[in-house]
Amino acid sequence: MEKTSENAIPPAASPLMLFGSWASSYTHRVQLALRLKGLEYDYVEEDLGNKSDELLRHNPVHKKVPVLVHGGRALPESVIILQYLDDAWPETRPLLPADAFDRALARFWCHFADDKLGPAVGAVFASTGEGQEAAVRQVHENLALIESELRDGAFRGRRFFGGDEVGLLDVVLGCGSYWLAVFEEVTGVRLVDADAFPRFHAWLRDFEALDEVRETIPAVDRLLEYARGLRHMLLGLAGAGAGAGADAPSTDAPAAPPASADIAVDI
Ligand SMILES: N[C@@H](CCC(=O)N[C@@H](CS)C(=O)NCC(=O)O)C(=O)O
Repeated sequence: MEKTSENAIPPAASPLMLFGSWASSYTHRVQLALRLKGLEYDYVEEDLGNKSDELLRHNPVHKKVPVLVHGGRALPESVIILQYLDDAWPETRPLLPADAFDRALARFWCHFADDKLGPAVGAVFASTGEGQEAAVRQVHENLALIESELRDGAFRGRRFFGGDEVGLLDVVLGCGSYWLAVFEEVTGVRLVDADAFPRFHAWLRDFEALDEVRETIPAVDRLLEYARGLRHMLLGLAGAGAGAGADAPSTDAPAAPPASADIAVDI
């Protein structure tokens, strides 16, 4: 996050570089946005178990991917990166609507995806038994809120949250929602019932069918293999009384044994 000499906005033509991780849905958000906007970039795959000095230098605060480097200046945090891409390339496939209130609303629901829905889905994945049942209820409560917005709220009658085309919220919500089916397969728990959440279900089907999305999301077999290994590890950690972020099993371990549903899964 170092400054350049003048700290000027890099000209849009400056090279773009993305530090990411192949299974990271946060990375996929940025890759999808870059693809939608037709922007070329160099990609650096990070080993999250052995992060590069460059990544740590670019993101000393969170030490996470994705990080976008534009004209030598680094920007972490996927949603902030997406908004930056939209600010720097406003003409090509805008991700945010023009109306100020609609822009704020899209940002609100992005926070909801990251602060409420995502952690609830992660908790289902990282737990069993009663902890998992409670987490499933949370997922369903959160999906019901989105379903209601699609049915008769802010996004009523829309194919995508962005309207006829995908926007910021589609990218944020969508590049996490493909994990729902993977998690369902690995845990055996049904999360997205088409009867209970018909609009969300239809939205996800349409989102996943887009060429740009299909080109961005890794093959389902690969995701399944990764998710099976991750769940095995997380349940082992929970059983052993240690909790951690999925990518850094040892660093965040609390002193007391957590309920397994408390383990954060950042994927
Ligand atoms: N809020 C961040 C989350 C990024 C995140 O959790 N990245 C994970 C990979 S999906 C990571 O880098 N984990 C490494 C770590 O936790 O040490 C964003 O939206 O970019």
